[in-house]
Amino acid sequence: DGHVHLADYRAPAWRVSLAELEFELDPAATVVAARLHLSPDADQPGQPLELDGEGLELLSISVDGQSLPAGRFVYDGHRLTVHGLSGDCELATRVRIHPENNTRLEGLYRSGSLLLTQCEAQGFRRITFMADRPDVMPRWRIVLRANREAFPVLLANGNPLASQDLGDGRHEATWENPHPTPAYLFAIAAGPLERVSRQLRTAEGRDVEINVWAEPSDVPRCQYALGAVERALRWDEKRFGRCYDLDVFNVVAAQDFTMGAMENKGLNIFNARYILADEATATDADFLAIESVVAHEYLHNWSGNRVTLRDWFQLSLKEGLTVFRDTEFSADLHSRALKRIEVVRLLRARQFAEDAGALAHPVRPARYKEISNFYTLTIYEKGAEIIRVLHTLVGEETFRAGMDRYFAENDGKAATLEDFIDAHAQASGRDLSGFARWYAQAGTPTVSIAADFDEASGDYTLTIDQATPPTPGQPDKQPLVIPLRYVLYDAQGAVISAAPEADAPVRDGLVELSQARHVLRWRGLRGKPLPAFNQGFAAPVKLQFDYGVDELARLARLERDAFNRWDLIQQLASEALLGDADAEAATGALSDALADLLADAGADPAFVAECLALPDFDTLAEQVAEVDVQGLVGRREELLDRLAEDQVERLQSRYESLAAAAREGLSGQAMSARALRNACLSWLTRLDPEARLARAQFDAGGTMTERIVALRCLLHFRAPGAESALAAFREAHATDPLVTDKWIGLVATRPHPEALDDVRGLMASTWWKPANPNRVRALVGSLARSNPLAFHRRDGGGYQLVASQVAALDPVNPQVAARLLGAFESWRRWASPQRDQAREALVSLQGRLQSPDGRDLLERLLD
Ligand code: DPP
Ligand code: ZN
Repeated sequence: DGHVHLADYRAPAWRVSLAELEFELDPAATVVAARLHLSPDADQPGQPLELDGEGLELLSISVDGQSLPAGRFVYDGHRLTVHGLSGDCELATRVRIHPENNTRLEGLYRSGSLLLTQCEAQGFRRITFMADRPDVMPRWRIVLRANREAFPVLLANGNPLASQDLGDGRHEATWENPHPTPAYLFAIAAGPLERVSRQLRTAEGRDVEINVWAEPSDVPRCQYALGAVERALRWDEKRFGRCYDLDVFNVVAAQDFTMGAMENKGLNIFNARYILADEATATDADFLAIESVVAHEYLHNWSGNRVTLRDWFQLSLKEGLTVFRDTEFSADLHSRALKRIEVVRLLRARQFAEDAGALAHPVRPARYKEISNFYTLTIYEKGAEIIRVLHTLVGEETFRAGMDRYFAENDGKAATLEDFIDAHAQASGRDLSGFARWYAQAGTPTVSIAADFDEASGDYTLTIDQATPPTPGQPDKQPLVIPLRYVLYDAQGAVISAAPEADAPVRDGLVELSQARHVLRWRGLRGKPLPAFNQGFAAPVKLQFDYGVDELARLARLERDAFNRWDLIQQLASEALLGDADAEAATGALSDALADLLADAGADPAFVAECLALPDFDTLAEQVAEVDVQGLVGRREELLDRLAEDQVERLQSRYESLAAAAREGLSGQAMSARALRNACLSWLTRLDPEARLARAQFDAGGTMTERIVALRCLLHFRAPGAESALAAFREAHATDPLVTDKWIGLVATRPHPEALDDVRGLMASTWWKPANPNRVRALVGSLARSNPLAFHRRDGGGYQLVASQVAALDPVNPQVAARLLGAFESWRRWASPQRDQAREALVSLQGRLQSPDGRDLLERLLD
């Protein structure tokens, strides 16, 4: 049926112990000579050798030095089959490829003056023949030859071995990667790169050179990323006991890159947006994102590279685990509560929708058609939440013991989720078979809690039900193991410490749910308590408890857990926006809570800013059965206007009082001050049609963090002078593609249906670069994902524009095109006329998409 099935896994019939590659690099035509040292699997003798190779021009093929006669092999453009091999042998091939024509940016491609690779998941087969599967892990020796002037720097995986001038204008560099490494982690980079560099010694005593490379004019903006590499390296030594294992760690920034970044062994290649930064061109959020992506890729060196995947069904084994590790890194270095808020916002706005929509899939899918379509929020973010569930169940110390065991038992191997779970089961002495269900079942579980208080006896009962909704292909769900935290407050606001009687394990304010229903009972309480749940969002569930508005407001003051205080304010906002009878009461309570926060000089300003940021459109849409787009956006805008009016004096005073702190560079305090000032500015601009404050902040120069938010205020509230500010900004950064993406994103997200016309206008301009993934995301991605009024425009024009771009980009870069289609994942829940228009736009794509990526998504969307 066109699917690859997990159940069909078979070990490779041939192993590759060593891969020796020689590249004659040239953008127009590169010749790759490969020598693969092969051994048959003892359990599967006599099998033909099958290698992947996508669209390669085969120049020669030989075995053990003997050219192969035509009858011994078949190459059909996708797969090379060689017959009659037995025992250990060496297969040598030469192929020609064309980097310059490679717009998919998979395999070897050109970006500006650089030649680069991207091999995950299945790009290596576009470079040369290989068993392109993660459980084939040769050691590597790589020789690069190229014109010295055009390609002065030649990088590959592993350690540099030798380099020499070839006398004819060319030079050569030899690299060696001594660690068993699958082909998806292969990389080379060549071109006029320059670097920033740092020497350090690992905790094991190895001297390592860290380099961050970029095109010469970008090198000054690599310093921050270099520091981030060192911080990540030190953190992994300390928190997980993992040291770096090569003599060099190279990072390269590229302007044309489909993904965010790639953890190739010893040679990470990055989308430039996750490397390049200074205060004039990058926002505080950019700096934090750079640090966390740099850490993510570095941390893969153990969770992904040293221990890799048996097959692509295990993708979350490296991605979920590494997201967990990078979020812990950020939480340890900065504010744990703010990091948790950031992660949960993303989860609720996007992953919950994915898990409830047409593209829902388990964290470990049982089948796929196109693996590129599974680099999803579910694999990454929900995968990380599941690791967090495990961490909460066993505690930090036992978790660390389980990780040590996992790394020790699987080092140099291609592992499965079973191997991971098994290591933790051994270390904790727990049966984790119930926990493992998290990987198999799609859908966000709901935990509904009902309370009953008996005035006479003082008995308080919580009845806790869990349910996971049906998802495509999975009508029935089993209960999951959910660690639910809870706190009871008494009438004075003190925590009730008595443990309940329970039909589930309970300890320290945490109950382990594993059945469809559990009951907790406290005996003889003096009065009706007020409960709070899921502190720190320890379980990725939708929690339902029927709070009154007064109770939410009271809890928002009482809760010790900062994440939950924020969450309760979010709940008040949801109630104000979606509640029926109590919407007005919720609005009043929300306004009071925000007033207190704004007046609290002791509160972290960045935390206050998070509380001012009400649930976004996607998060709200996730909470209603049928999405009335214009109604929802309209109500949200009204609420914001009303709240801004209530708070105007406090907003002004915080804006002014934080001005000095906001000038203190990249310190946490300065970032925090800028966050709240920007939140205040956005609210204040609602009340001032002249947008004087925004204009002043824009004109004052300052950091990109300040300028970009001021510009957004001017553009999004259509202030006088917005166009001239935009023109000034555009000209000032005309040669910087990353900053250009920023203003393009602002134009594409102007909250008005007419933004669609601006997007069309930009597509007809020289700013439109459809071959550059960042530019496509800035213009079309922002429209589809972050501009509900324009994307869901009543005339269906938004859907048509996105669909036509999907069709146009499908042959250029199928992964980028398919990503845009994801914006339709919830279309069945959109109210008419949008639902019908969306269906029409999707149906219009049938038969027009050639890539497996696009066809697979379209089929699932319309299924
Ligand atoms: N493996 C890459 C990552 O770090 C894929 N983009 O997530
Ligand atoms: Zn990753």
